Amino acid sequence: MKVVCPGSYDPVTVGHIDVAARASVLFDEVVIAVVHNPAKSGNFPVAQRVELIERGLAEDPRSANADNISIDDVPGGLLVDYCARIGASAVVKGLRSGTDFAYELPMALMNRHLTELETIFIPGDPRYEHVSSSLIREVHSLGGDVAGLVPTAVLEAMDEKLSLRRG
Ligand code: COD
Repeated sequence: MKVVCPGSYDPVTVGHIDVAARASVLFDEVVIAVVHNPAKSGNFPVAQRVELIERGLAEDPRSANADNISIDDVPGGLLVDYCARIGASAVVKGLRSGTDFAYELPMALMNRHLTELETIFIPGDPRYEHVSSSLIREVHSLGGDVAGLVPTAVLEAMDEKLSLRRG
């Protein structure tokens, strides 16, 4: 069975990598889909987000040794249409908390309403329950230490971005 792990991945965190690595044990093919709006630039450009995911997967022995994980860039449109196009049977999402569930459930029901696409939830690792891309960006930009919560490749990219901004 082919599944899609969709997200913004701006940037990828160890929470995202954990969900993809665990999904790769359960399913035949896992596609990490970097969904983005071509009209908005986001924090990291999409090509860099894809590269950081690649490097992040290589840093975790579980995903580094999995040959069934791929990454794709999805410029807009409905997720259900993308899944139909690539022949994916379900979406896999990580759930950190009840708040995530409240946000994700309507999307899961809408996707099922649209094309009967199912969503499978994987409980997030409690060690990364507080980890989100937006919080990582905020804490890092204010000088906080986020080592261990993102792949080292992401930490390096964020450090570089910050030093360029500071001049
Ligand atoms: N532990 C476990 N899971 C985590 C963690 C963590 N620490 N951090 C994030 N996750 C999970 C999130 O719960 C989410 O499921 C996934 O990882 C991706 O997270 P983000 O933050 O990178 O991505 P989002 O939430 O911004 O992505 C939203 C989508 C792009 C998936 C969504 O907007 C979408 O499907 N858009 C396509 C357009 C569409 O079809 N819209 C209609 C939807 S019904």
